[in-house]
Amino acid sequence: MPMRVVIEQLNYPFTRLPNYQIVMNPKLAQPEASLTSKQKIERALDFRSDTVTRPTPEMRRAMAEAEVGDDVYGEDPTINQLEERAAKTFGREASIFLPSGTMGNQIAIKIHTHHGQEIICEERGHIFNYEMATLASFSGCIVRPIYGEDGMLTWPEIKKRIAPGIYYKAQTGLISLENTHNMAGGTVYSQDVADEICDQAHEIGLPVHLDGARVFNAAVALGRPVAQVTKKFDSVMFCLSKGLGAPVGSMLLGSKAFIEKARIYRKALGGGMRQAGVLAAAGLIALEKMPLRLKEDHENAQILARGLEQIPGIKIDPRKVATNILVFNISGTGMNTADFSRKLAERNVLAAGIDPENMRFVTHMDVSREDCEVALSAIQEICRK
Ligand code: TLP
Repeated sequence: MPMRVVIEQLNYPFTRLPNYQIVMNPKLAQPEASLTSKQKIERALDFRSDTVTRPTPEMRRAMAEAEVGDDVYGEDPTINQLEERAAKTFGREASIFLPSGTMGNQIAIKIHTHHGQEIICEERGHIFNYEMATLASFSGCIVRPIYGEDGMLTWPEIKKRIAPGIYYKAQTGLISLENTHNMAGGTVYSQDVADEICDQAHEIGLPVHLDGARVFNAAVALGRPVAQVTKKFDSVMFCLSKGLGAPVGSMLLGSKAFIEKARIYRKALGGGMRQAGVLAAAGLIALEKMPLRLKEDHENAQILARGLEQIPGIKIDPRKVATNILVFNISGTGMNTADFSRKLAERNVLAAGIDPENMRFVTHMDVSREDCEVALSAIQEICRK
């Protein structure tokens, strides 16, 4: 396979439009590419996502020592422990360990809906834009997308878009919210707005799912426990493998009956992972210890936001940066995001565009405050040229 193709595939999902591809993945950079030395590659400051975090030494030790069994038989003690702890942390009856957040969202959608229904979500939502239309192919649904300021939906806006109960119209089967909202810049639902959506939806018999890939970031920003932030949702998915630093894994939470169904669909999708206690061992540390340090990522995002605000041609409002994700407009710099990313990569800073005009930076445990300052200097430099 030609190198360019390999690189483009690895950069998914930020490379869909041929003109905006980030063609340099430093891990695979060819000798003539501008990132030449191994040391330089290893020092790359990677702001592309919090998915790039590597397991901590403590996680690696726990993984090596994990007690395991066959999870398809329900016999992996470490997975069982993780599922119990997650359910307890969120005040739920049950939870299930899954290989990915995508699988968690899609299983929840499958359980809540019927073929031929509509799902209401914000138009930049992950389930709509980055899950390969699985809600259509697997659950037979379509999305009724709604624009929300900063990615946030409100009950009055949702209410207008719920299908009337007429037999010849597709019926609304589910509302799905995303908290924090990734592509809107890590924004956070206020507790009241999210609670109102759930209460009103329940009044008319509609379930509400939470794509809480980064719900611990939301909880830290709100200063509330995750159990409270997520209490009114019918189902909740959260990821262990983003800001919490585990190498693999997400959890789906809900009632006992809901999780029993989820177990069937996980197996049907090929997600019965046997001795995956080696992964759950890292997940337990992610769940118990890592939320405590997310505040640091939010502070670093603020440092970046305040620095970016000062750079001519860049548009960002630091007051809107509530967690660890920054989305900022670079159209005033005269560069598109492919050029911007390439020039940054030449300076050892990795980040990606979400479209031709908007860059995304994500802070996480593998980038320090100093790294953010170095990244800011690199951005200042490329914007001067
Ligand atoms: N997000 C990834 C990319 O897919 C965009 C990232 O780098 O941020 N929900 C939300 C809100 C997410 O941000 C993601 C991943 C998922 C679900 C899916 O999780 P995984 O990657 O575990 O399937």
